[in-house]
Amino acid sequence: MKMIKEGWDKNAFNQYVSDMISVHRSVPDIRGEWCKEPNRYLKNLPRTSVIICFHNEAWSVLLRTVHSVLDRSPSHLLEEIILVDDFSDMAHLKQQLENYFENEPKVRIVRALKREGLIRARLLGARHANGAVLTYLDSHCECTPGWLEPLLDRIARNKTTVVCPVIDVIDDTTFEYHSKNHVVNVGGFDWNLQFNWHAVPDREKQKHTSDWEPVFSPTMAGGLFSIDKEFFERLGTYDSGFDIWGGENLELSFKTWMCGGTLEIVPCSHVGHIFRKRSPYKWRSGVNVLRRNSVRLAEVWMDDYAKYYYSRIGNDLGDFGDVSNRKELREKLKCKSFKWYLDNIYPEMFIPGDAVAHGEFRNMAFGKKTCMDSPARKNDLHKPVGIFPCHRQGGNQYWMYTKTGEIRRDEACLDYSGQEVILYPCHGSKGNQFWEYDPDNVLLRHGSSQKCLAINAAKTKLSMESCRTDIERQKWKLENYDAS
Ligand code: LR7
Ligand code: MN
Repeated sequence: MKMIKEGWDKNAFNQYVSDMISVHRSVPDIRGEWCKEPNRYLKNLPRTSVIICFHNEAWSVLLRTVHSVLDRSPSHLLEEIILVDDFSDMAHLKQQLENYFENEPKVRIVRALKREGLIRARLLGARHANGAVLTYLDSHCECTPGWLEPLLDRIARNKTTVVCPVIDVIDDTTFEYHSKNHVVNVGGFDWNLQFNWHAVPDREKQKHTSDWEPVFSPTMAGGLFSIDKEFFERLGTYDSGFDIWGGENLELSFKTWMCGGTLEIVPCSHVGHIFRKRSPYKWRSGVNVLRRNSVRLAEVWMDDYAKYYYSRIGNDLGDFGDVSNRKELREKLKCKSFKWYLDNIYPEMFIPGDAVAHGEFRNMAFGKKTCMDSPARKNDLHKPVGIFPCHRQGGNQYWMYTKTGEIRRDEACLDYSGQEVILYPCHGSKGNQFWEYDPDNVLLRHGSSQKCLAINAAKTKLSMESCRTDIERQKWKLENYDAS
């Protein structure tokens, strides 16, 4: 019992169960027949270095990652596996690790001399790599049969193609390998600069005759991908000012597209990853690392659209350091604009500037100090929207009122079907998600019920009431309102 708890505490997954499973266990072969047809892949594929960075990874999990690469990659395509130790302090990752791979010529261990964070650890790995292609994996992955050839094939055909496998889920509790039964998603992001998944859009589906063909993806999740080494260097690798975790996946995604490459998900290639509910390791104290990384990214790559991210963080950019050499890099590469990227690569993205209002939605009763408030994360969908003292920091109080009458943040829309006012995935067909703003009386009238959005008299929650122009609790000031 105690060991089970310790395993969870240290790793944020069930290490105890992992330790009982072979580090050579087999995993399902998910490939369709299309993937296995003769001559599907070029004969002369480039060799790859597989780079795996880790900070305090569990022994059995790290070894299973490495063995899954060794066991399921054709030897002639695997230049080496580079394990980059990002200054771990767990004892098993020291001499014991060196000893374990003593007789395995393909595995090399590189050690950071201080805690670098995953981005600079990856750059350290790249400097030691001899393969023509770099393949990055997290330190808790399992590669499935035939995972490598379909990735390398795309790069062999075009060196500016960056490719990601389909990422399957390794259950954090049971360690079961869940193959998604061949459902392919592509990457997107929201204006909080968080990565998210989407179904393959129709415009992309129409280009293909088989579901197994590689599909264009606006962004990558970040951890699992292959890239031609020279192309990675031409793109200026990663911003080495990025610390610990985050932002680098969007940086590489944006500049791949904006600077002449393409980014694809390759359905014939499947790799499992342990998704965790929390981060088990220490970040830096006293700095908001993720915000700092994201501001650096926005400053360099997002042009005027950076402002939409900034309003989500209350326009508090903090000290993000010097980005002048990253801006020079973009100049030198003559990359396209962020507007081009949004118009052509991610047209599904909702642009806050196209909204009628964006920012806080402030109620006029109770001293005009109360705002509509919800984290609006995936788990908050279907839950009532709250109220909270206005804080002017964006975040949970940032809303948009769209030309089509939605009140939304990212993919969540304010929805009323007779019970509570909740958030629901935006469906775009008005009905329960249609709100009409009356700028003179500052009322928000709901389409299907004709009631008005209010804060209840007890000031505990949102409520829906018969519309009246003499009740302050029904009145809302929408920030940046512009009906023109
Ligand atoms: O300081 C650190 N040093 C490290 O070497 C912190 C982390 N790491 C290592 C760590 O051991 C692991 O191997 O870096 C890797 C990623 O860290 P995780 O596994 O804690 O994070 P994650 O799986 O949530 O990370 C996702 O987002 C990150 C943003 O910076 C990276 O891009 C990760 O590679 C990425 N993981 C994936 O894309 C796998 C699929 C997840 C999804 C969606
Ligand atoms: Mn991970």
